[in-house]
Amino acid sequence: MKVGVVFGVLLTLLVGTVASGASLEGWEAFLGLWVNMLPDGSPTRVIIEGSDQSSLSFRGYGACIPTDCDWGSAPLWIYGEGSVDATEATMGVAYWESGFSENIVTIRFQNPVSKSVLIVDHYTRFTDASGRPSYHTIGYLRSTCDCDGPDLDCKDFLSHAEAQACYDYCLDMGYGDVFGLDRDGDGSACEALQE
Ligand SMILES: [Ca+2]
Repeated sequence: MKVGVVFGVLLTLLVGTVASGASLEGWEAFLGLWVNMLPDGSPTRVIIEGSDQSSLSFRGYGACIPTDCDWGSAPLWIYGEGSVDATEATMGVAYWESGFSENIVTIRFQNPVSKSVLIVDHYTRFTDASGRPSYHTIGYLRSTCDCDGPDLDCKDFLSHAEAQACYDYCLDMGYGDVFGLDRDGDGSACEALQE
C-alpha cells in the first residue's frame, strides 16, 4: 500500500513536470487589461492574469446592456510558433463552456514586435437546443492601462468605455483611482469622452 502511494506521488510529480512544459519567453506581454478599439466590437475587454506561464487565465467580456457580460475565467495556454524549438510566446488559447455554448478563444499580437494590439478570435458553438449556428468574431484590443505605470489622463483613452474599463480595472486591482479619471467621485470615468 505504502509503495503504491509513493509511486502515485512520483507519477503525479513526473506527469506534472511534463505537462507544465518548458517556458516560452515573452508571455508577460499578454498580461493586463485589453480594451476593444471599436465601440461595438467583441469582446469589449479582456483581462489576462497570472504569475507564471502555466497558470495564466483569460477573462473576456461581451457587449451586453446595461453592463458587459462577464464570460468568466478560463485557463490560457501559451504557444510558440513553428516547432518545439520555438523560444518566444506568440499565441494563447482558452477554452470554456457556458450553460449553452462551447467557446474557443485564440489570442495573438497583430505586430509581434510592438505587441501593442491583441487580436482576439472567438469561436462559439451552441450546445443547447436552440439551433443557432456557430459563429466567429474577431476583436482588436489595445492595452493602455498599466495601473503601476506612467500617469494617464482622459485624453489618452479612445473612448469613455476604455477609460471606464481602466478605472474599474485599477480599482479591482487595489490601486484605487490612481490616474484621477473620476475627479467628481461619481464612479463614472472621463465623462467628457462620452458619446
Ligand atoms: Ca466622474
